[in-house]
Amino acid sequence: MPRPVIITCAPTGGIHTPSMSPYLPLTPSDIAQASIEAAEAGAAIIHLHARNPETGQPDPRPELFQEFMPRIAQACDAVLNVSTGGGLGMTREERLRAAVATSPEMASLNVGSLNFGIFGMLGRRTDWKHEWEPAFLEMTRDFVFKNTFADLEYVVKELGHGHGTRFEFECYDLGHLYNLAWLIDQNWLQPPFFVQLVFGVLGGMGADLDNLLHLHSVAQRLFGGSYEFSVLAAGRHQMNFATQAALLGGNLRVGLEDSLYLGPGELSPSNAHQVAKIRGVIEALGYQVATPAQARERLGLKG
Ligand code: KMH
Ligand code: ZN
Repeated sequence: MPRPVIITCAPTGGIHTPSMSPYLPLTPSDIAQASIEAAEAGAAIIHLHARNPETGQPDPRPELFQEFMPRIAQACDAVLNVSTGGGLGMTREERLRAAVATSPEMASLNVGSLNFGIFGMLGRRTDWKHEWEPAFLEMTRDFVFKNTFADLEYVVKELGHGHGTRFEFECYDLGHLYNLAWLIDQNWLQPPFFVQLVFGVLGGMGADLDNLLHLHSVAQRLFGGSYEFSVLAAGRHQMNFATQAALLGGNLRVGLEDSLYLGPGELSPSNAHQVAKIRGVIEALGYQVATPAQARERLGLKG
């Protein structure tokens, strides 16, 4: 019997801009509402960023997280996962501020550096075309998403050791799995490890099925029975890669952080629409969706 599928929803992120979709949650109130609806639709984990309520820009201020996190926690029991990826150009300290202030059960940890270009959405298909802001395109042309070994150690020690927070290890490339194995070899991390395989970000792995199959087998070799994997694919690859993850016995992530769309040419009216869609696919395939309690137990969260 396959394990129930853990759905993570990432409601807003720090990459898409308000000009790209009217449905992107921006204010603490929007983010709380979107998260609660996503949890009601079946998401067990909510991956959180904050935005400046006036401008919609990614914003590291802990007080914004402290506004929406208690509201979500009061309305549902989803696991709250605070991003340490932040937004383009934030310092290491800024990226950690919210997680240090809120001491969450889970936080993201990006396990290596990469060029972080526009998402895979600007691929060859025109029916999924995105209107990226020229200033953003220009900025990403010369941007490195920096996650050095010193950065990784800093996050693991501050949050993992300091707060008992466990991680969504975001891996954008094959080498990032080996970086995670290195962190484990330092005795800085305890199992189980929640490995989020990220596809379709320009600068990282393309969303091709053979990449997923290879990473899956490498992760199996490196982490054996001590890990669970999840898959997110940016843009138009989101739903098909999420489905592939479930077919391989893994977990998945959806949400407007990763794709603004529900289907070709159709903006998703909410995060919950994406969760409901993938939940329908999973259940049609005969799988079950994990509850937050099941996710907590399987991922060894502090609760
Ligand atoms: N936007 C995702 C591709 C983070 O928040 O730590 C990567 C992400 C990074 O989720
Ligand atoms: Zn994120």
